[in-house]
Amino acid sequence: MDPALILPPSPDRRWTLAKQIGVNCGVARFWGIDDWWEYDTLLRTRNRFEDHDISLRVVEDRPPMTRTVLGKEGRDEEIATVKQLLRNMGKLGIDTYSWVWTENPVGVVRTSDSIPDRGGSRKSGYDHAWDRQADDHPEAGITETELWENLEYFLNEVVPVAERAGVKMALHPDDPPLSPVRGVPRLVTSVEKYERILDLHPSSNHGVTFCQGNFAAMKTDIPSAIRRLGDRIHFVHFRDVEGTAESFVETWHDDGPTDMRATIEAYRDIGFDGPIRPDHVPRMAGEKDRDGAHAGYTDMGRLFAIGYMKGLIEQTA
Ligand SMILES: [Mn+2]
Repeated sequence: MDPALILPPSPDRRWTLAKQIGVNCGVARFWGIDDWWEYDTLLRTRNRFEDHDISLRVVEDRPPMTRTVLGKEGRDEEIATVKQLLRNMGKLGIDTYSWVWTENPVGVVRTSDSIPDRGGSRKSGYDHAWDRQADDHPEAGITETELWENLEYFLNEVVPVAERAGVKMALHPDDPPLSPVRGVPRLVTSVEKYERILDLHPSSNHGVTFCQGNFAAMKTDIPSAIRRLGDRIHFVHFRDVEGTAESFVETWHDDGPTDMRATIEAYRDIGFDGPIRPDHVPRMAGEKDRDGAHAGYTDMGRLFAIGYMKGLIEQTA
């Protein structure tokens, strides 16, 4: 397992902190950069990481795919961009593509970003009762059947390209794993749904981003879910939540209901050797969220999470 951090595409304090705590694996998100899937942009980003002794292994961002998800006119142009991204990643040796399906167009939903926890730290959470009274999304009319058809169409187009490029696609759950959200059905919400999605196009290049917090919210037994999905897991988000998909808080890594050591043991059992990164963390003293819509990416909690993860990885070796 390769401890990793999500990092911006250009160096800042976060790159330095990563190196200082011994993290050499980068996960890129391209905040504010247009057409980042093009060869030249990806190439310079990959080499910038390399020049700072960080290997860029994961792209965790997605070109626009709203028409693809909704099955609308123009989806083939969107899909062509995803294929271009996969081919470019293959040429540059960036081996893992973490993506979402029905989570868009609605996006990650949290209803609180400052729930008090120990020592005045602040964590995020979700309560479906609040979200239920929000207005429906403009695309609320789409049915689950249509979404399944559109997903199958997309996979049949892109998975062969990922195979030829040697890139592992890793589908992230819909967060929270509930359906519908704002009137839009969501597909990636349980282990059973994952199995159905993986069976739509059986290929080792079509796998899973195992975001533990979502599986905790699904109320599934996490070590057995890891063993069930097995070698189709290509990337891990290490986090925990307390509660259910309808109502949860995102806990400290050492303070949630999941036996985190047992999850690391399960990754070892399946032979998982890929990148594992901490996901959402509580906000600590003196920290401000970078962006209210993405609570959970502050620095200090991530340092704590990496230390905790590294301890477990060492202990279970
Ligand atoms: Mn995640």
